Amino acid sequence: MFKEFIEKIKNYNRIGVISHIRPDGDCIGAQVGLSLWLQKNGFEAEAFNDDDVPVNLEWLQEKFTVQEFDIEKIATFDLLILVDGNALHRFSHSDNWYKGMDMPVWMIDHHPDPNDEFDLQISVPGASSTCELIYNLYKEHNPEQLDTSAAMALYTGIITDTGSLQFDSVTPETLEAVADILRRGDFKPNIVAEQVFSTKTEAQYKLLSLALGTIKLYESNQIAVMYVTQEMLKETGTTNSDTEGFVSYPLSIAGVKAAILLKDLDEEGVKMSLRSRSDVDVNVWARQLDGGGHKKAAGAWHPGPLEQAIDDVIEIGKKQLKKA
Ligand SMILES: [Mn+2]
Repeated sequence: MFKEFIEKIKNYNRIGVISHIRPDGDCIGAQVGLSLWLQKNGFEAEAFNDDDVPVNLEWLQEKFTVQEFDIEKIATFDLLILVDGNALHRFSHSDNWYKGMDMPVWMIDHHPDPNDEFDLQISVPGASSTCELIYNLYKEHNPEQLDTSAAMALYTGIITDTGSLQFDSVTPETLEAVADILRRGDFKPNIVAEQVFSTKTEAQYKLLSLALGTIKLYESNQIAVMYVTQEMLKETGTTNSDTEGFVSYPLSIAGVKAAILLKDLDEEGVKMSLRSRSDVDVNVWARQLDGGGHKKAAGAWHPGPLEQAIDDVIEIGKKQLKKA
């Protein structure tokens, strides 16, 4: 998988590693894991993200610092490696951030349908996570280099991108990777799980209770919809990022094939998280609403208002149900 990568990377020295906007456990874990690999192998590596690292992942910053996205600084690297996204625009809020960058840009990712805009790509759409791919880099090159810091970073990404190893993207290879990561990293998995998952606040639960009250089922209970409004955020003193993981509640209702969480952001329109636990392809669904992602998890956007967004998302969902 990484033969060409390992061979060609020797031509570079200063390498910038970038993870996608609105970062999650997999992109930060992969970024930290890859940056540590580069450092161990004599490269000068620096890591960037155009958003703040989420609070539950801040501890990963102690292993390798993820800096603020600085276009002028990024332009000085010999090579850029983008992790956990397959289109350049996923990596900054500023449009065309890559214009004027004359170094090669590589990517390592597991999302379907990669854009053809990279000088080298490790694209494995079937993989559980980008962190599983970075694990393969260590394995193919020199497994001895997988120390505790790198192992904890990669473990974080694998468990966050697979719903704690519950999704159908989990393969025997994933579990073998996890076993090797735990053995070599010599850490207790609950230490990572507690830092990543047990960081909820009371305000978040107040918001969750309001959101749960909005759950509605459509199409003979096959589609579940839940939403969060600006008023609900105000009432509970929470922000958008506090809705992380909410969509798993409507998705776990018996008989539900797909669930959508809508976030009414006022002037910015309505953001949607779509999840499937069936043959319903929410990537195709989301692509009709200015978004995309994976078959089982995707994001989309609607100009609003909220009621219209719900109507439209259900309308498209009906057709998706028929195809599945
Ligand atoms: Mn991922």
